[in-house]
Amino acid sequence: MTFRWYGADDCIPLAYIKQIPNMSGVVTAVYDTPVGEVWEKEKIKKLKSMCDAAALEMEVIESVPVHEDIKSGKPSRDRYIENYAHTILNLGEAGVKCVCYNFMPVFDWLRTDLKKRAPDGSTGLSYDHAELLKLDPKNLHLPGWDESYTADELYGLLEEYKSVTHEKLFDNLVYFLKGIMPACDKANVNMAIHPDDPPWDMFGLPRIVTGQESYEKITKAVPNVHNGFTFCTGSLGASRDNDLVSMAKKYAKRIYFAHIRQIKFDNEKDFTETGHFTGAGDLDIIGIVRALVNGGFDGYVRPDHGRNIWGEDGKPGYGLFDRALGAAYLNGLFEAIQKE
Ligand code: DNO
Repeated sequence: MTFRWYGADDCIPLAYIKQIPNMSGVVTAVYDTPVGEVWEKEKIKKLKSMCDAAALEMEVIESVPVHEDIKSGKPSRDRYIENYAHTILNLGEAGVKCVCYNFMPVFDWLRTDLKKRAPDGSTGLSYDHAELLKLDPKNLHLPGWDESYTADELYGLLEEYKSVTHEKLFDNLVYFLKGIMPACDKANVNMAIHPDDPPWDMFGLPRIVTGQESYEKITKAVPNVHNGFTFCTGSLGASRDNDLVSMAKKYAKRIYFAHIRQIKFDNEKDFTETGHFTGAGDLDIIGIVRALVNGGFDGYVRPDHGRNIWGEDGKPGYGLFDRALGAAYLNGLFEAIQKE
């Protein structure tokens, strides 16, 4: 059981995280190295020593961001892939076992409201497709993204991606994975690709990690055991086409990292994030955990986005209280199902 922690600038102290029952480690990252450059050993060491001092493991990194030139397949990608491999070696040396990353062009996760108020007074993230279409992609930034581009850069990127089809993007992912697998073999680090959130194309940009079919394609193209998944229930679950219980069962052993959270559909496509409890939303959280356990899942778990509750005004999705409740709930599910 792990907890996402945004490094020294996170207002949640490691000591609080440690107090959550059964919490074995944090999921974190080096945040002050530009995307595409090598994470220096010294910086990784410093981060790890903070975790060590709090008696928390640092075995999962989320994320090592992938440079846009790799995603769009520019000639400069080889240099960035080499850097990425170098970072993997440095991380492996520091005891990291799993690297979470995504392959979404330009934008990471998208929501239209970061503080939607529920009748009980809590606030959570929500997605409204009609509202999203009104947003200007050239002027968009959400908290927690690894990249933040200026309007000009965004414009340039959106232009560049006009020629990148789904097939091209997929080939570029395969090229990237093949390029870094030798480093993963050497360092014994598992790559865990995060699904696109939400799992459909955005602003004309292709998205390719959207469900079961993508999982099949990705494992088939790069069967190396170090090529695996971050199973994010809230991201995959936003598409009604995805049967999460069956995916969890089928890929349990390839899922190296599970992000578990609940969503409630507001209509066919729009959704609001709720507390983790199965009954609080539309995803079969207990069924998913059961499928993971019975399928032989042996990876890291973290409670994903929480609401802001009890007067907390935390980073949207990443406050302390509701994620701690989520961890406690997930602990209960795992413990009960493992003992069954
Ligand atoms: C959002 C997160 C994502 C995730 C990246 C992984 O809360 O799940 O930002 O960290 O997509 O690279």
